Amino acid sequence: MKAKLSIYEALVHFLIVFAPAFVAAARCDATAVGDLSLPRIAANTNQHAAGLLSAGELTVELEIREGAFYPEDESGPSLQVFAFAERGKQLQIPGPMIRVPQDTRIHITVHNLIARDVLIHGMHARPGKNDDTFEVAAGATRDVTFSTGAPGAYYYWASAGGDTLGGKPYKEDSQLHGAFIVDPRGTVAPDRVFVIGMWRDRQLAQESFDAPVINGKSWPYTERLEYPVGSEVRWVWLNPSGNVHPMHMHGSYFQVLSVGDAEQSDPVPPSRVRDVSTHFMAIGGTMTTLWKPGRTGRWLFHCHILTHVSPETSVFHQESTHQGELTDPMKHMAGLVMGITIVARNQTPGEHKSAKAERKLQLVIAKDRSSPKKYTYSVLESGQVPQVGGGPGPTMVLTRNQPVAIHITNQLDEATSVHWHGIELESYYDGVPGWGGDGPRVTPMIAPGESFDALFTPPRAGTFMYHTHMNDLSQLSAGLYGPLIVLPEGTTLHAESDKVLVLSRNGKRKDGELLLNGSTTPAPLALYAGVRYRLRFIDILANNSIVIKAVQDGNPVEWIPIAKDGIDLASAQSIATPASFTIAPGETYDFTFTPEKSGKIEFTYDLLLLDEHVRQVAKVTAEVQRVSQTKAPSP
Ligand SMILES: [Cu+2]
Repeated sequence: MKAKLSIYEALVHFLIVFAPAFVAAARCDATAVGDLSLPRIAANTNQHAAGLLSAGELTVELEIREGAFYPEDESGPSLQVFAFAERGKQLQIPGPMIRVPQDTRIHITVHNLIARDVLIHGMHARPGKNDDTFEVAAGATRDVTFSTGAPGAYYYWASAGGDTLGGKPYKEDSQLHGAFIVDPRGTVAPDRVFVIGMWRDRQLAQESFDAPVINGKSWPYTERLEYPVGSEVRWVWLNPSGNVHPMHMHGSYFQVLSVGDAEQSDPVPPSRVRDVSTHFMAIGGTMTTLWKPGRTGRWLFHCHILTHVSPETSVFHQESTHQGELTDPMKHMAGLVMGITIVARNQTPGEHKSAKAERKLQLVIAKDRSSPKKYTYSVLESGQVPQVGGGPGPTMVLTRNQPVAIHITNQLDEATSVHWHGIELESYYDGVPGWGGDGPRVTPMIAPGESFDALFTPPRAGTFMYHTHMNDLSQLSAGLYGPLIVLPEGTTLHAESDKVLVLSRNGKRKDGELLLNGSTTPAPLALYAGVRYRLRFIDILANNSIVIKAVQDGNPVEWIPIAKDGIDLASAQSIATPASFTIAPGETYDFTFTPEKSGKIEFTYDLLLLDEHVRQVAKVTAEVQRVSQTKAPSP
């Protein structure tokens, strides 16, 4: 660990150019590798289209130069990278946005002013091909002319020979990308464009320290957005990075209207549009979203991969981040986080109509007696005694439309908070300390020894989760997460036919195992042929997505998807499908599954991109009597 730190420190000295205001000693170190007169790169909010549009033709002149990238404060630390600029103007991250109406003829000139050859992707008609590229040699100028092709959300990008991950540069040439938006004919609804960038210091995700940015900035320096309640909020998200990003909305659902990548943009057919609270963006992926915020308050939209939102894995803060800094409510997160304020249309703060709680629960947060580095949740009705053990928190079962008051007590030595992931509730109770709330009322941290009452009324039945939303990388991986099931009124959870399957990791990054319901070797399931089961999958791993399959006699079984992120799918989307899908951190998926025949079904849980696996065997018994006796769960 010591050796790693010193190597790391050396690397930081090598790569980070401190702002001129820093002390002379730091300047000396920095000047050893970089030129302090490097031009400052501006964060680009993608609100202005580059170039000159005239008579159906866009002319853009771009330059590639080297500069200093400031993902945090403008007087904070910087990284030496290559970036795009419009000719003669300030460098920008992301690069200048090319945005034109469909059928525009585009003429782009690229001046390469760095000492490396650059390979340009995506400057051509859409749909296009990833290998349709052109090179601009060091010092050279090239130009291309093309028509837009199909409308959609795309991006252009370039590499300058730096190291790559998932085919995308991740270091000095990681920020060579920009939005390329082709608007359809006719009236275009106003939208905003966000580009996710990822600078990292090494390839291996489990070891890397990163600078994840949205439009060139990392939380809390990302742009603050504000919309009136009931707005139709349209966003374009572009991910030119070599990482996946499951993007999670707090407190409400959004829709994904199109998906694609740099080269294509595919509208989702209306019959297949779903409401989601988390959407998995693949490496290089894009999405356009529609969100109709129904509640005032301050909300977050963020990546659910903890190394993309944690100060400890930020290249500027690292693992050595002091506890003191982590209790700053605006600094317990970093990276890919957007803060959105939803305001009342009449400018008065939203009303707090907290219904009288019909049900009272206690949530006790404590150190695990068997391992003080592990934390644990206990959920108690009145009069119960906490059981303190490892693994996921107990399944919290609530009832739809029943107001609940959850009295949270923090017995840890550090502050914490609890987020009710997927639940539509008031922002103040959403569990984001220092940010959540409405008007002057701000969600507090729950300090050691203190408590907080979370009040809400879950409006829909489904599969959700609860977890810490403070110092996530250490607290969540220490065990502060659990399944949250909301049932229809008048029903109870039948454990024999309703299976809650929680995927998590017993550690922060590479220091723990993949767990299913808290175990690396989960006990076999006993199922009965002909019985309808409800399977509720929850991914709350710190960082990883998982491919889930269920196979019998060499073939995937069929099941019926019925819900995603706790909201029921439209009946047209609930159709039998082979049992194979990818689940990302922050997502929940529900299926109904009726084993057809006796035998062995193998459930496999394989980590995406990494060689880690959990298996669970289900023994299916044909038991006719049992079938008639078992009450099937309602979907
Ligand atoms: Cu991410």
